[in-house]
Amino acid sequence: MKLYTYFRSSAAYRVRIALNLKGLPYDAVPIHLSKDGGQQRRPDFVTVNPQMRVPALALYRGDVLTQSLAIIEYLDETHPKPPLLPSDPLARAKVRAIAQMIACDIHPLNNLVTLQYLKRSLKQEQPEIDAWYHHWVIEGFKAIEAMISPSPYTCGSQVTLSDLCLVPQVFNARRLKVPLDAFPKIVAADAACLKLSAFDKARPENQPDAE
Ligand SMILES: N[C@@H](CCC(=O)N[C@@H](CS)C(=O)NCC(=O)O)C(=O)O
Repeated sequence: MKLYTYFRSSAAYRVRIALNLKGLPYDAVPIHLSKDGGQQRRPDFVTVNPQMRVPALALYRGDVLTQSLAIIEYLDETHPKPPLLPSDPLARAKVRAIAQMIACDIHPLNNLVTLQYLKRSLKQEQPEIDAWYHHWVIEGFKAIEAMISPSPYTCGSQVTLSDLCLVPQVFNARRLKVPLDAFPKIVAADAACLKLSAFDKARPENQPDAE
């Protein structure tokens, strides 16, 4: 399999963790999101993913999957061990809720393309853009903090999809200097996950394209 990835992309980071947890080897194809005006806009990548985003996962037979949550659920269904979603429907809905709070509600508001639109099209200055970023992470994290009881992972004693979304979002928050003191449960779940080699190997700084 080939994973189109960028070391700092939190959506690609989620998929890297899933591939590592499942023990699935892959070739990383780095797509630099800012170099050359953004390599995601190169015609050869647009044919891979018309949405011009990473991650994209090219499967053995040539099919290409996009959207990190869809990719992770595909990997979970085709390689069920270890499971990334609980078998109980109620527990599964709770895991998906945390994952979607991050992937659907927080991340799109602080994605590179969104921040670039604020800067280039809406002519916002960097302090306003930083305030926007902090605001949406803090709002999202407040709700997640209230909803989780790490033991030690976000939704219990097994790593689940919600952890795969949380750890990259915490990495992003730290990189953009969002204070995390008000979120001890989030910080604890992140620390528990990062002790696992599958998470450690997926860290941005451990990628071949890390800068
Ligand atoms: N919802 C998508 C988000 C994918 C996404 O937006 N990826 C970002 C990097 S984290 C990207 O490629 N951005 C391209 C850009 O900003 O131009 C997913 O979960 O895969």
